[in-house]
Amino acid sequence: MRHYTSIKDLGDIQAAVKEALEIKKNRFAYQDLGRNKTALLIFFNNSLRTRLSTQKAAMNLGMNVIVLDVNQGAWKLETERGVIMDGDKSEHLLEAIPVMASYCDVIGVRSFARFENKEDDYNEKIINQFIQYSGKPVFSMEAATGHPLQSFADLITIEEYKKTARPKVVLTWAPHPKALPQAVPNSFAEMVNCTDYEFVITHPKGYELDERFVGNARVEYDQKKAFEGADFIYAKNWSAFRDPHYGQILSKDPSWTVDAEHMAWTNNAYFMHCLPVRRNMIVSDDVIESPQSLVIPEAANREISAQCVLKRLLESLQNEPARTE
Ligand code: AN0
Ligand code: CP
Repeated sequence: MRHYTSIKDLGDIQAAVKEALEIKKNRFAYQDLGRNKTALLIFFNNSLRTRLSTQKAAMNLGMNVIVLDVNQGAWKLETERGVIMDGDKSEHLLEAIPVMASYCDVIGVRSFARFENKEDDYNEKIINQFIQYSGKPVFSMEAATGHPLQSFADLITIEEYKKTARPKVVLTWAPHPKALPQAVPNSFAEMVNCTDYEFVITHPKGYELDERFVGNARVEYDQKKAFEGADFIYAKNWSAFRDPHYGQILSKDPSWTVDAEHMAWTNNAYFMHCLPVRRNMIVSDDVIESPQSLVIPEAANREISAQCVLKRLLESLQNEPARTE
């Protein structure tokens, strides 16, 4: 695997889950694989879990890690070509990428949707420039349209907790005060579409996701109907995808907040969320604190998904001719 920008890059996902669960049993088994290799983690946006779990995963593999918060201490980066750079941006991404790449062996990038131009976001303009100009394996730590390290961790978690071979999994929209990207629900849907789980997506009208990610899911606008018989509830807010409302908030309807009454509609479902979560907007205190809440083991599995991805990227480097310089 040369790059990781979608769960599909893993190929056979059941094999990937098996590999991840082996790693979880003995996370220090591949310490030699990363020796004298450096991971550079570049953040254009905030992070708690991705930052820590990916560093830990790299360290488990014996790697060195450099973390750069672009907006704290680095030069402000221009990302558009052809711009006369007479504003507040001191450096262009087209120089910064090869420079950063010269100090490392693999590159992780977090760069959220900017909501300035839907085409740029959905063409993954930023992370694709890293792929094009770095010459190094690149992995997404949440890009504009996807968060595949999260969805891989979500898959591992569902596989660990499911009680039936084909659980009913429900992705539900929930209210939030700020406009958030569609990356997490897109990747979650893409992942579930690679399984044979029963899959329902529920949201208010106007919040339809890109059909390429919705795939074979059943879209149900009645949240109660969607929740009936569910084994897993995956809550997330996202902003509108469809034109002319791309990136906008269309509803803050509190009746969509997942509380105990909502969970009572389900088959004693587990509750999942990628975190960070706003309590009593997305989910009530009692639901997130209940024994059915998987948010902490789900976050812990981010170390495992990141380690499995880094392991595969390092293995792809081993197959390359040795560098002589
Ligand atoms: C981000 C999002 O919704 O994409 C990151 C989630 C992992 N969340 C926020 O910005 C609150
Ligand atoms: N779930 C997740 O990616 O969290 P962070 O934004 O804290 O990294």
